[in-house]
Amino acid sequence: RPVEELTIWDDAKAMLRKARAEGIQTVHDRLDRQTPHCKFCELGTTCRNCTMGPCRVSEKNPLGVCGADADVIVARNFGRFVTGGAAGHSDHGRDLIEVLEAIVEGETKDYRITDENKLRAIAAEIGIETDGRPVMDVARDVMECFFADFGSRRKEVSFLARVPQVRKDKWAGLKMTPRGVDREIAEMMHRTHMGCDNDAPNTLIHAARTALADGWGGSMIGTELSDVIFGVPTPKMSTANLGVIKADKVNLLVHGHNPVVSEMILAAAREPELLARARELGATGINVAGLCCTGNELLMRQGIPMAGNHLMTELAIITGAVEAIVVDYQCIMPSLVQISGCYHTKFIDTANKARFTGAIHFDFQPRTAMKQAREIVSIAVEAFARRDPGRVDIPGEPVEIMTGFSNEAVTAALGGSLDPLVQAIASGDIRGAVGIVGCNNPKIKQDSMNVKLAEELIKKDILVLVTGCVTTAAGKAGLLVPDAIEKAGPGLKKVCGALGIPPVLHYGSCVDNARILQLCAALANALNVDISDLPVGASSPEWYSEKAAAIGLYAVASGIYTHLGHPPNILGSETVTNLAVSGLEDLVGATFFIEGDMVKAADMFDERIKTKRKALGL
Ligand code: BF8
Ligand code: SF4
Repeated sequence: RPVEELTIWDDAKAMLRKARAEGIQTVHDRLDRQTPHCKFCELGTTCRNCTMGPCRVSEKNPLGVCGADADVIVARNFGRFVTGGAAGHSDHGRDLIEVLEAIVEGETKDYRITDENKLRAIAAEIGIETDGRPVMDVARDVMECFFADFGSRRKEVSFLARVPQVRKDKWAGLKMTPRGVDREIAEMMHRTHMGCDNDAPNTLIHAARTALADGWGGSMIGTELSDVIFGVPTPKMSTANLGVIKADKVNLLVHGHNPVVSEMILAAAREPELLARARELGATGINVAGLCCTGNELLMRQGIPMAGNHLMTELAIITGAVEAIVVDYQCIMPSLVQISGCYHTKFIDTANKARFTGAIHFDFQPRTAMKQAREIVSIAVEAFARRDPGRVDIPGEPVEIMTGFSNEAVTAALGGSLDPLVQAIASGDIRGAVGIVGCNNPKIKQDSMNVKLAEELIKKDILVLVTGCVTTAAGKAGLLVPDAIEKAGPGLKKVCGALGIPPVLHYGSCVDNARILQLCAALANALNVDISDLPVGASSPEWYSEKAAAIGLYAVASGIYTHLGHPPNILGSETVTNLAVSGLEDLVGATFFIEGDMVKAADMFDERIKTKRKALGL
């Protein structure tokens, strides 16, 4: 396919052309070679859960060897798919608890409790005594409580304290209350073993419970403890696109998800000895830039520049100016190792649970974090000497973006409470809000849908919150700066203009979708209604990952109407598909809707918001 069809961005097109000229294969080339995909797999009607199979079911052959039909097989596959995503987010969350443990036990001085107020606020919310107690005692109890949230002894995960009671009652009635993160994940693996849960709707209810354990459990713990350890994000300016890579500097890209590694890398990159060495080798400094979600984490808290989102990760290396790419886990294409090998770029992995053959490996630990980070940065600095200037081509000028919108920051900007936001929604200046989240997918022209949907919504006075890979998309499109109010409807323009904020707010990484959940719950509580009564929605136009499916499902199960740009692999079962796009409405007060046309999708949100506003008497 011509590069014009692959992406809307000039920086990407330039690097795709360079890749072709240099004979480097990218994700797009590999997709072409994999197309057409297996129809059974696309429909979700294949099963590999035992060795009586694998089985493929169809009209001609409707049952697997064990007798499972398309409904059962599709539900099981989707259940496991969502569970993969919930496991990813939640295991990330657990890593933060382990860092908190290392702090509490005095095993590390490299990490510390940066925001004691937030720690105490969280502790109070989850029922831990805070008055007059030393911070480390409170921290220890919070740590124990969150570890227990992963286990089997709880009736519900702690952060359900934030959920409106009506919603919790709904979950209880459906047996959808998330009890323990690991428990729901393990139970899904159990249910989908041959001969267990052979009732598709029942399997899907548990899929929703597992997703809720992610959103209100693993992810929320991840976000909240990241704030405690690294600080609550506050509004700040930064820049985005491949132009943030600097020809005269040592460029070190952080990629993956967890700030535990990338925060230390950034700190080490600011140390005078390493800077001095970089200068000795002819560089003017060390430039740490972000990719994907760990980039989002550092962008939110430290304002580092963003080199790109998912489909920019290969292309960033192709600039020829990247000394090292340091990864932790999730969404890291293994092809990055090969592409790094085409240049002087060092590919460094840092997690024992996410190793890449051919990478330089560090088993990154809280105890030794700073020492290891220094070694990693030093590898990047030394690689500068081996850069081939003849192969360097950095396209484009960086675009300005505003970031750092945590709920705390938004509340502070509103003068200390959410009341002004509630009033703006009541008056109709802000008609509603939609979170646009998730990924790129090489099957979709990169960021075409992410950007278009955001533009269409703000025109309709619908506030947009972005996380994950939609962040860089919105940023590159000029939507993350206060001036973007010129593209918004009159009401949104008035409110955002008065506050000096963009009509599209960057709310963090994918794990930080927990911030959006928390905001919805707070708004519902303020109005004394259920989350499903709010004029809000969620969307993942270009999603690809198991994690995005988990996010979508916890949004729907929390009562948020959720758009997907393309369907998951469930269309082989009418029962499962109907449940997803209509049946869930009766159960949880929200459904998915699938729409590939962003003008139509924005209209669907508009209709939904109208209905919800009317029901609220607005
Ligand atoms: O967790 S948006 S491509 S990087 S899955 Fe991955 Fe999707 Fe990006 Fe972050 Ni989220
Ligand atoms: Fe086939 Fe049933 Fe085994 Fe799946 S569990 S592979 S449908 S026999």
